[in-house]
Amino acid sequence: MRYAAHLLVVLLLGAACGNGAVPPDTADAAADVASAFACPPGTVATMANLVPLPVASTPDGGQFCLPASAAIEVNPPTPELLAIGQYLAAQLRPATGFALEVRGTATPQPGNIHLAKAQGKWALGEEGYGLTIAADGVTLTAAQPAGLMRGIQTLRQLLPATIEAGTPQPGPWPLATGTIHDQPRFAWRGLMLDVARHFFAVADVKRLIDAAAYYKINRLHLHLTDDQGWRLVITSWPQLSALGGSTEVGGATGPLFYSQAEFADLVAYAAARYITVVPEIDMPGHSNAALASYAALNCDNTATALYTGTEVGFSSLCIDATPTTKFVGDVLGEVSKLTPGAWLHIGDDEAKSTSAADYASFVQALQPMVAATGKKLIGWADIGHATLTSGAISQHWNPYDPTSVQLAVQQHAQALLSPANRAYLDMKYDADTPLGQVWAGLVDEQQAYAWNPATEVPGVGEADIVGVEAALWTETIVTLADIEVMTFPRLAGLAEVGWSPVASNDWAGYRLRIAAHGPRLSAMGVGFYKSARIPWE
Ligand code: IFG
Repeated sequence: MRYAAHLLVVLLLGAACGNGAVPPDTADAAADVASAFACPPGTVATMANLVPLPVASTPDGGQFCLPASAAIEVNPPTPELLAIGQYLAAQLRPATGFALEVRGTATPQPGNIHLAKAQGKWALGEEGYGLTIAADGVTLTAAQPAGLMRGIQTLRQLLPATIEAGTPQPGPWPLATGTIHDQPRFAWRGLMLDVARHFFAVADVKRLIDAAAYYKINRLHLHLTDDQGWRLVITSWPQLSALGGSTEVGGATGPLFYSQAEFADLVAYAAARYITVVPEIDMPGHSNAALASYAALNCDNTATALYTGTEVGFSSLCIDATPTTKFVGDVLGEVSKLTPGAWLHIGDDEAKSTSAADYASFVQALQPMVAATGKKLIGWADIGHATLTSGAISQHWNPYDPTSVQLAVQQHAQALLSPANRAYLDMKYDADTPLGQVWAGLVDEQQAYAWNPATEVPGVGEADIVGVEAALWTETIVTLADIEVMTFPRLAGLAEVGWSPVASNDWAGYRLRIAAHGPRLSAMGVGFYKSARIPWE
């Protein structure tokens, strides 16, 4: 009751000044302010269905109904915070039909949503936030803009599911009053999309970004190159996209790549949601698209044929060849300039056609080249078999190979956990799931949720782990609908594994919370897999 409290101070000051002139109806005024935003009898509002589960949420039994007059107040009104206010308004305007003016306001006014940068001591880190829902308004506070963005997702989830509709819906728009304090367990909650096996246009990737942001995902790893396709224009090596980006698995043809402007658009779209894009150039294996584009990259100086199948491990850049070194330097140079994020992913997985010695020398040579771009190196866990400079991230993926990430962590690299038997979204949910693969076993919603990264790999503990990342490989995934049915709801479970306290990881409770998200995802127009394991509402 922020405003009521303010009124109370006035009242007490008035009494203290002994002027006695306390208007008899002042106390009622506070009640009147709150009742101005009361909800109709029978309105239901709850904090019970948040995913990821916050660190602490304390409802106090009351309700606040967002009025049509509500404004989104921002303090301080910097361009960055005003943009976040506009993002929130854009989420709430379509379904409510409210104007939701965004304006700089220092002191919260009744009936509004107030976004504020925390002043002074802050204990909730980069992405933490405090959310107070009072009977007369909402206050969301964070030390960093990213924290406001994460808190906005929570605020969306506190409103009825129909808030996510793209067209006007009948109200009211109730919020359960109380407080939420929240911050992530791990700094990295990622989603990888393989756009090499099958290419996905900018519009599709943006819709995936929107849905991932809803679950506080903060990294988008784009697997841009592989045997079947090179998906980003490199101006100094134009054939990489012109030829290497002209086909995909299954043989479809076309300009199946991002121009540098389109890539920059995706990077900016993700950044506006405080999601960092991590581009992957997979080398020395998974490189047939490059080898088909430039003969000089092949040891026999003969370009390979384009490949539209789904085998792995048959390709390798010609290690130590002069053109290869120039190729790597030019590509890393251009990609790093397009990437405001701190990381370049250099792949390095399944280099089955590269000798162990060549592999080690290639990774060795790669590291200073990545460092020269000012970026930090991230690679699939296989890089653990080379000598790593500090600060590298090793992405664990093969549950049958714990050794690679253990070797990396022993060299003081950090670990990003994507165990395929938990986090590979191309694994089938059930034997009869039409799409996907089974090499790491079936991964249903519980398998993707009920695990603790800190105990997943012996010798890789909490302090070694930057976070978790779900990976959607697209050998069998062709459309956005295919992406969505394999990604949701499992991404929400993985997002909770990366965000919420380990003590709150409880399948019995989670399955009820995510069940309430069925109407939310439907209102967003996002497809999801409906199994009997979850009592979908
Ligand atoms: N492993 C390959 C991917 C993809 C995947 C499909 C990694 C790091 C199997 N490498 O996962 O290219 O084919 O599940």
